Amino acid sequence: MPTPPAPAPPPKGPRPVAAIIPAKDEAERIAATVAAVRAIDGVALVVVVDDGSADETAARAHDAGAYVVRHPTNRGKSAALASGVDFVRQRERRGVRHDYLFVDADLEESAAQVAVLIPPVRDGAADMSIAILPPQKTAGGGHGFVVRLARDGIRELTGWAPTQPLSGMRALTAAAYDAATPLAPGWGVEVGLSVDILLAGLRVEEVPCDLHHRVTGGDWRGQLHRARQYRDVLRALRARGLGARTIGAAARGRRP
Ligand SMILES: Nc1nc2c(ncn2[C@@H]2O[C@H](COP(=O)(O)OP(=O)(O)O)[C@@H](O)[C@H]2O)c(=O)[nH]1
Ligand SMILES: [Mg+2]
Repeated sequence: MPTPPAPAPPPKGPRPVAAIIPAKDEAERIAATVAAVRAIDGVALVVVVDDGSADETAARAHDAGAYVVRHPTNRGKSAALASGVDFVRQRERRGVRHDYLFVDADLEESAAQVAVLIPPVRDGAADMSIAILPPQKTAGGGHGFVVRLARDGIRELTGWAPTQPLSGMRALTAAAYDAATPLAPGWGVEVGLSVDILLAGLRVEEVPCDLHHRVTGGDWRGQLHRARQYRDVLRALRARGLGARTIGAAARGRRP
């Protein structure tokens, strides 16, 4: 009997990194963000998930060298990240697994700085690294409320109090991603990732990162964004078992 061919050996060297950029109506910023991320050492591919944009986001992302996955209608940030990961996995050949780098679309040139998130995960010091941003040039409108709820909720569930619980820039292994699936819906995705990955016994690390993004303001759009964020963060925390006591205390601005 002929011997079957030996399976291909796993590739040598560090795992390749797949960058995934969720984007909604980011035509003005996406090309600069894609270019900055493509230039990062270790990034093998960049996937932009265009979540029902009404502008030229998809075309600009494609022209800048990204793979583009399109949602015909808006499905939210969490679904966009999941679509990006699915796309990467479909392209993986046997033996190759990517690490993921989640990057917001509105960082432009400063997105190059997310490079610092890769080494901790690549070298095994952490299963997920999260960027901590410096104070932004324009102050945000009423962000503190949602941040406090997210931080207190994560601390209550895991014992760890993140500095910036809603930061979207993260590097993580495929195993860490799997520990957090199905992802918490909508804007709850970051909180869900942190809680699920920690409760799976994996390690999470915050890394200072010199990033600059468009800060959501205090106008009605900003208020709407905050309200949706609050709703989704609350859902993610409740779905993971957070009790009414912590939720009430966070809403009043106090520690439980
Ligand atoms: N998939 C998806 N991404 C979105 C949506 N709205 C905003 N984003 C992206 O999510 C990231 C963070 O959004 P942003 O408005 O900057 O929120 P902020 O940083 O919390 O103020 C950016 O990359 C946006 O393009 C949406 O409805 N769906
Ligand atoms: Mg932003």
